[in-house]
Amino acid sequence: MNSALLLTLLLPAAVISHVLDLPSKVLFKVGDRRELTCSMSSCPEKVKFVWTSLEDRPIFAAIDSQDRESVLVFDNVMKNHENTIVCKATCEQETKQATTKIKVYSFPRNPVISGYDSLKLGEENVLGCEVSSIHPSEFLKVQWLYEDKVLQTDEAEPERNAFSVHYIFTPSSEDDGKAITCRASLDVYGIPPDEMTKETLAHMTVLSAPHNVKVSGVNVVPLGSSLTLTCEAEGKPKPAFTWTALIPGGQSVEMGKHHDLLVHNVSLSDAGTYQCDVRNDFGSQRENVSVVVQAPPMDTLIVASPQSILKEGDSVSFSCKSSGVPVTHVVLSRRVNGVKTELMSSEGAETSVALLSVKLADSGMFVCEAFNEYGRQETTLNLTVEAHLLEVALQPDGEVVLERGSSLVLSCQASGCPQPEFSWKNLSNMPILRRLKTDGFQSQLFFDLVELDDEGTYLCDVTCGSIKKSKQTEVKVFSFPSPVVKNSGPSLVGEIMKLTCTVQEVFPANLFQILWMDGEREMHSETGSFSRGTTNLTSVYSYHVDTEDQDKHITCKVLLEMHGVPAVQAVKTASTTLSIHYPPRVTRITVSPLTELKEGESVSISCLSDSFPVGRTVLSRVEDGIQTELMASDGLETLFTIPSVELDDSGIYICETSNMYGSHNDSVEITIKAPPRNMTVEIFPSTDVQEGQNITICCRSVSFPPPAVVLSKLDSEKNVYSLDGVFLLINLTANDTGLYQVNVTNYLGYETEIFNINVMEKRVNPPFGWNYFLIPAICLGVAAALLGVVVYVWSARKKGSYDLTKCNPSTV
Ligand SMILES: *[C@@H]1O[C@H](CO)[C@@H](O)[C@H](O)[C@H]1NC(C)=O
Ligand SMILES: *[C@@H]1O[C@H](CO)[C@@H](O)[C@H](O)[C@H]1NC(C)=O
Ligand SMILES: *[C@@H]1O[C@H](CO)[C@@H](O)[C@H](O)[C@H]1NC(C)=O
Ligand SMILES: *[C@@H]1O[C@H](CO)[C@@H](O)[C@H](O)[C@H]1NC(C)=O
Ligand SMILES: *[C@@H]1O[C@H](CO)[C@@H](O)[C@H](O)[C@H]1NC(C)=O
Ligand SMILES: *[C@@H]1O[C@H](CO)[C@@H](O)[C@H](O)[C@H]1NC(C)=O
Ligand SMILES: *[C@@H]1O[C@H](CO)[C@@H](O)[C@H](O)[C@H]1NC(C)=O
Ligand SMILES: *[C@@H]1O[C@H](CO)[C@@H](O)[C@H](O)[C@H]1NC(C)=O
Ligand SMILES: *[C@@H]1O[C@H](CO)[C@@H](O)[C@H](O)[C@H]1NC(C)=O
Ligand SMILES: CC(=O)N[C@H]1CO[C@H](CO)[C@@H](O)[C@@H]1O
Ligand SMILES: CC(=O)N[C@H]1CO[C@H](CO)[C@@H](O)[C@@H]1O
Repeated sequence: MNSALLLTLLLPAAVISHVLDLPSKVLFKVGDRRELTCSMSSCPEKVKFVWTSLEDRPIFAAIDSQDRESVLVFDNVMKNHENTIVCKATCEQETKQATTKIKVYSFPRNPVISGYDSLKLGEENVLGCEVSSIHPSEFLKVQWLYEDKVLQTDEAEPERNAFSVHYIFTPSSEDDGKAITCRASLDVYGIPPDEMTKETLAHMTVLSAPHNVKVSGVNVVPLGSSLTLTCEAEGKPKPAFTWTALIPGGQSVEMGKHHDLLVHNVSLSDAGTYQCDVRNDFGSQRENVSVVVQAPPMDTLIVASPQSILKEGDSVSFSCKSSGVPVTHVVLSRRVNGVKTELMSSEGAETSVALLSVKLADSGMFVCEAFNEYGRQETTLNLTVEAHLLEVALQPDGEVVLERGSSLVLSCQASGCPQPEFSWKNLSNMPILRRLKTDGFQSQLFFDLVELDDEGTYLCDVTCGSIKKSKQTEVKVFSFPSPVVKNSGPSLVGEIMKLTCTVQEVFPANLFQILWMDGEREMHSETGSFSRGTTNLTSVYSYHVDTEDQDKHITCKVLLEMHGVPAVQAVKTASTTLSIHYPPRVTRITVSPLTELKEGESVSISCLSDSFPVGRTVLSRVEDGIQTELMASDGLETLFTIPSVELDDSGIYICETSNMYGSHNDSVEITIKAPPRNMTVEIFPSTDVQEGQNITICCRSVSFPPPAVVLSKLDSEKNVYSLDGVFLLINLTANDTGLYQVNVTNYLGYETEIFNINVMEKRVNPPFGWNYFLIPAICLGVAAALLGVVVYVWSARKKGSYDLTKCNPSTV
């Protein structure tokens, strides 16, 4: 209203005609209540007012017309009130019009800044500034200012109700708390200057992880004083502090939650690394500080490895070490009667020294001293070197008795000493020169074949450091080969036999005894006599031989009565068997199964004899005064077997046994029997004869006893017997023609043969009849004539066959 009024006043006054008052331009602020007055004060009457809009839009205002003025009332200015309005006034038919241009602006609020209160340090952050409800926006300019310095200017585009601008900002830690301003200017003509610019100031908050962590304070403190450490750090939000003591090995102990760390009465255990941990929501940082507690050396230690109590010859190493407090140097020394001898020293906290093969004299006190600028500390250790508990064992122990030629090993064993030294001596303390084998804790002395010279005392000396021990064994040797008994040879009953028992090379001879034993009975004894070396022991015993002494065992028992000789080795025996000689006696011949046998059977002839020495036995057969040797043997028994006897095995069998002292015989007769066999029948001169002629029939067969021969004519019942098998048929007739049978028989059997005789008739002389022929007397007579011959043949050759010539008809 004021501005309207002012504008009205500025208008030039009309002179004659009525003047219509209306500001040509007005500027309204959105939301205000404004009035626009159109007046024609000069008009005497009631003026008629008409309001119209030049723009295609309604006026959106209430009209309040009075007599000489009309008021447009804009109750609540809005953007759509922007218009060009015409006010027409009619007064006394005169119409006048005026035009006014209504402009509207809106700029009600200060800009709003966003994103300022959580800026991230060192990162690109977006700050926002929003201006709202602005009109007309094309006149809006937005600026960012940082401490009066313009950073960025933005101009808005038209037709925008709100405008927001962004500013990209990378803050540093100094920017924290600083002001940033967003200034908006609406440069509309006619706007009151105090409404033209609006600005907002914001204090930036820059957030950061802890950084610039610093620990201050004195970190080298004397024992018992106080330790103060301060931890400082930057960071937003304000970081929290934690103090931690780092214990070697990974553990940690929390010491406090303030940025100051205070430790009273510092002890050695307080030395070490402390850590200040600083953290907020954005991260954490840590800082270590090493705290040194100044103190004279402490925890100085001397250690003997493996131990401080040792045996002679052991090795030991000493280590001298001071821990807990820094030391400048350590000294390891040996103290004897208060006098120190330095062994080893070192610039540092540790030194060591090794003693190889300690002696008894190395026993004593060892000192470890540690030094630093605050003082020294010493620790002592007593080294004890002990002698070894040497024990010596010798096997066999004390005394050993063994046979010459056997082997012996003297084994010397040392215990309780790691490296014993062995030596072998005799009683004169002279070294033994023999095969030795020494192996760690054992030394062996070898006697491969013990001789008499090896007798003596052997000492095994063992040295172990300062200790020396010895053991001894006395070796005694005996020689006791097996005895040998000899006798003077076989004796005839009643003679004296000389028995000799010899044990060669015995030792020691005086401890030997020879006993002559007949079974359990002691017959004679003898003892050896002393000799330096080996002796041949001999004992001769004369024995009167009697018959019952044959095969008697006489024993030579040799005893060694030496202490230490094993019982089984102390007695040896040898025996001899007495042999009594005699000529053969009780020679017996036996025949099995019988002395009378059938041909083909088997027979055993055995000769038994008794003689000494055993003689030779001869078995022979005597036949016709001729002796045939069948078998000879040197045993007590002679056996002769004929598996299948024949007729000519008959005869007298004699067994004769003979040795150097004589001979003896026995005999038996053996007879072989056989049934007739191999019969032959011979007919002289022929089986075909003339009447009146004679026929001689010779029958031969093999058999024993001699057979009876029977001739029979088969068609008659007459039989003729013959002992010699010869039949003489005389003055034959035709009636004698026919079949004849010869039957040769002994009690073991018979054999027959049949033959034909043909007698041819003479016309003149009628033939003789069979009855003439069968004259046994004649036949016997003839047979008797022949008998001598036959008997002779039989007695000479028991086979029972006849010489063919005997039956020759010319001789008959
Ligand atoms: C300091 O500590 C030591 C050992 O922890 C203790 O013996 C001594 O009494 C303490 N001194 C004080 C003043 O507390
Ligand atoms: C601090 O000391 C601890 C333990 O010795 C180690 O692990 C760590 O890395 C150290 N930290 C710093 C920052 O030196
Ligand atoms: C070492 O031996 C001595 C005497 O020989 C003795 O006085 C001292 O106490 C011993 N020391 C140790 C640590 O045993
Ligand atoms: C010891 O041995 C030496 C040499 O071998 C010898 O001469 C001495 O007789 C021996 N002593 C004894 C007691 O056997
Ligand atoms: C003992 O007999 C053997 C054999 O006959 C002989 O070689 C040796 O010399 C004899 N020994 C003695 C000591 O007579
Ligand atoms: C058999 O011994 C006696 C005396 O006993 C003797 O006469 C005969 O000749 C001996 N016979 C033979 C075949 O030696
Ligand atoms: C007896 O006859 C048999 C055959 O029958 C023959 O082997 C044997 O030699 C004959 N003996 C004599 C002594 O003729
Ligand atoms: C032969 O003679 C024997 C004894 O007299 C008799 O047993 C046997 O039967 C005779 N043989 C024949 C074939 O006649
Ligand atoms: C043989 O027989 C004839 C007639 O039968 C007779 O005359 C003669 O004397 C006989 N001869 C003898 C030796 O018997
Ligand atoms: C022909 C022939 O020699 N006859 C004789 C047969 O045997 C008898 C008796 O020995 C004789 O006297 C015959 O002379
Ligand atoms: C010579 C002789 O003795 N002849 C006799 C043969 O046999 C017949 C009959 O048996 C007799 O009659 C003959 O006399």
